[in-house]
Amino acid sequence: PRPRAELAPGAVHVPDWLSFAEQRDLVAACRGFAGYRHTRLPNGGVMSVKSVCLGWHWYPYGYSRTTGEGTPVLPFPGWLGDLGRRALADAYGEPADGYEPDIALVNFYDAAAKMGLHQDKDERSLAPVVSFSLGDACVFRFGNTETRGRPYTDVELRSGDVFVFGGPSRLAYHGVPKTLPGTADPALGLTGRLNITLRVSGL
Ligand code: MD3
Ligand code: FE
Repeated sequence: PRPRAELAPGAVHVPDWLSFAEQRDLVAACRGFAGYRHTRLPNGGVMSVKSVCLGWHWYPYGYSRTTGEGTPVLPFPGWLGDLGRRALADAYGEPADGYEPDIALVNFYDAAAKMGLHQDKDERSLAPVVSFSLGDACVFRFGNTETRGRPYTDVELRSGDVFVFGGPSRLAYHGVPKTLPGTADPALGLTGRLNITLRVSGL
């Protein structure tokens, strides 16, 4: 079994936190969200993941109340906040009653998608980020707060894993160098990988 691990202060990996039924229900919920898109970057690049954001619309580098395409921003569901509080409490071993995420960023990775090393600095709050992984496993790269380069640690994230990034780890560089296609449980009915991050906008 893979043990709970604190990679750095505030960065806690809880393997297999979601039950299979919870994973299946989350996959179904994510399937129902309309508006997945490849985000266009200011430098002209396009992200290989497809994303949809609930509660607020994420764009590089900020959050808005509108998508810019006339499509509504989907509401942040109360049940997702509850799940995030439970995950945070289990990861940190203390109550998370005051944790009120208002953003869920859902990323879909096909077999070729990846995410370069970056910091998440678009939120005005430095409250923890809670991440749920579903479907194919991936190599997750967790770096340092100083530079985009080494030192970093590679961790495999699998379906059902929770990862919390708070405290000094909230501004650490991180990314997904690759997914591991074909590793998802076929019973999940998901080809590819989904990641949900819960965040506090501070807006
Ligand atoms: C560490 N997503 O959407 S989740 C992102 O798997 C993002 O889709 C990756 O990085 C994914 O911005 C990684 C894990 C994660 C999320 C937020 C973090 C790690 C983090 C914020 C600070 C430090
Ligand atoms: Fe990120």
